[in-house]
Amino acid sequence: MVESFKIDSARARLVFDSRGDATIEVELKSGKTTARVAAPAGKSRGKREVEYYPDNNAAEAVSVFNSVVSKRLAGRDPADQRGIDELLTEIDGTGRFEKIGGNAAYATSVAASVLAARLMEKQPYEHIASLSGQKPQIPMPLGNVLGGGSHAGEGAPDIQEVLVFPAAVDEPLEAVKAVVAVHKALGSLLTKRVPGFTKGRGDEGAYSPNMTNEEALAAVKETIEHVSDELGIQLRMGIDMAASSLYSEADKQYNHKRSGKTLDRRGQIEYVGKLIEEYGLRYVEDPLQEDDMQGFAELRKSYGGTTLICGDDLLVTRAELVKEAGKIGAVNAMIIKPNQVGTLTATIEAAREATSYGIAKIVSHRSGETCDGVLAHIAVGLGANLIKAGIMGGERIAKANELLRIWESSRGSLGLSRLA
Ligand code: 2PG
Ligand code: MG
Repeated sequence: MVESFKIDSARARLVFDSRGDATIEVELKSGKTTARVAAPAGKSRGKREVEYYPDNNAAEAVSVFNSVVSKRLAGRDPADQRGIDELLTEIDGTGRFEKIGGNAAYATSVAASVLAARLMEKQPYEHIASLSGQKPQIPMPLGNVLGGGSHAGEGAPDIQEVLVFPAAVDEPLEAVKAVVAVHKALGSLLTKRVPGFTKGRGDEGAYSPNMTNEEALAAVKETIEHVSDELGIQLRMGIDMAASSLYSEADKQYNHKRSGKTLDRRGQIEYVGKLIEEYGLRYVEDPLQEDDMQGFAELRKSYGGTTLICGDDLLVTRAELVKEAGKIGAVNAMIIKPNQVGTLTATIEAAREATSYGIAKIVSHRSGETCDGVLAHIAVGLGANLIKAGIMGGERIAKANELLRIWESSRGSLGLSRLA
């Protein structure tokens, strides 16, 4: 007989994220076992994401949770993930978590999976893998080393993130060492190259120098060539253009503020295509604004090749959008951010859809993060190819460190993702 468990108590509290913004933390208890998860927050959000908080107010979500949601969770089985997530959706009743808050749903949903895992004496990733039906594996870290856009101040590049990842390694430790080495080496290079550089970093711990897109890409390219030679590991480079943040719906143009360029749709496709070719980009996230799925398909057809063309704001972790994109071949990679959609069940559905279309899965942090390492378990449990969790800063390295712990506990039984 399958043992059943029960949530004895549930409470929420207000805590703060890495940007100093208030966020919700949910704590579930069963007997002496506790699971606690705090929600992250994005700044470059997709418009189809769920609402984070009722009236944009984290404190209000905490109060709704403690007065309404908490008693409905008491007595429920945390291992019944679908049941918990349906209950959250039903209590909310808006379809977008406007009443209880998507971040409250996220924290509760993920905390339930962690509690269930602990009660079953499993690692969270093992439980998530059994829920998802995906083959668990260790993803390669995809780390942000230089950035601009809405994550940094005036003068930084228009590209939100310049990212690096190792193609293949024998052990996760080598992968983490490699991306950390790139971040450090880039700091030294920028210090020499950029007058007045103070080693300033943006929201995700990536350097935010006064540079154009092209100067930034050249600096990262030079750095990874040097580190690749030194460590004997193939490193790849990519970007998150976060193009919705550059786009103006009113005049249908992409405004690259730093470079003073204004591009129409075709111009943006050609510009990104040129960057792919000139800098050998192997990863391009959100090259176009979130309503232009067709544009993603056009870019992929003309310039895709071996490059991962990835949808973040475009897909917002929604299975139906992944399906739509899969059908027209708009992307060959997707960002998975559980708090874009609110529940682990919906996240799993999106991941499964991606797998069925051969779309690479990239589990991602948000620019406002907490020191929770649970994202690493979600990534391994969904069989992600990459984990995009930043590199430097306690809240970023927490995910890499958890990945190393997972690897150790699996005693080498987990496979490692390999990318071309
Ligand atoms: C992104 C993310 C994370 P935000 O655009 O991919 O890097 O940013 O959390 O601000 O949406
Ligand atoms: Mg993005």
